[in-house]
Amino acid sequence: MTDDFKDPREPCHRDPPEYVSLENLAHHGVLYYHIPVAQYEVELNKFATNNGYDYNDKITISRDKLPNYEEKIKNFFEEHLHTDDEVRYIVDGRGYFDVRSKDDVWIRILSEPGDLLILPAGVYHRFILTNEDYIHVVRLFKGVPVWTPHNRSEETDKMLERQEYLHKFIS
Ligand code: KMT
Ligand code: NI
Repeated sequence: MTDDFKDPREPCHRDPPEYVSLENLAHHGVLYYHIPVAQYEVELNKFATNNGYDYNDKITISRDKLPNYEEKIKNFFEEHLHTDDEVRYIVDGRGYFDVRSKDDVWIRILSEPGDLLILPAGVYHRFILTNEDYIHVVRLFKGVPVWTPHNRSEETDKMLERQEYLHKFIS
């Protein structure tokens, strides 16, 4: 995506647009699958069981549905990492997950119904809704969920999960 954007809820393509393959994303540890929304539960459960994601819940992000909307939206769009994988299945609506590439540029991932996105622990990323202002997602987690974002800083660069991420995928 371009860094030179006016409205981050727009696609924010480069000029001319550049596209990133799923293979390239996988080299960053970012996995992207598709499970058709019609009767997705069985397939998503299989994925969860096979990969050890034993917790799930659903969250709707929109001005009407999310308590503390303004603050949460602002926090989602700050560059951050988590100490665990961020796993989201999009049931309805749309959003952009931006992830930092090996070269430290933003790769924008439009996430739409049926998309299953796995961002590994330690990857820098951010999230924003589109101008539709609505997404409904399933969140998957291993164990007791911790959603804490750690905003990028010299401290987060030194975190164990960041170092492990770099070791596994980048170096
Ligand atoms: C996060 O931590 O980046 C999020 O949970 C984003 C919102 S889930 C669509
Ligand atoms: Ni996050």
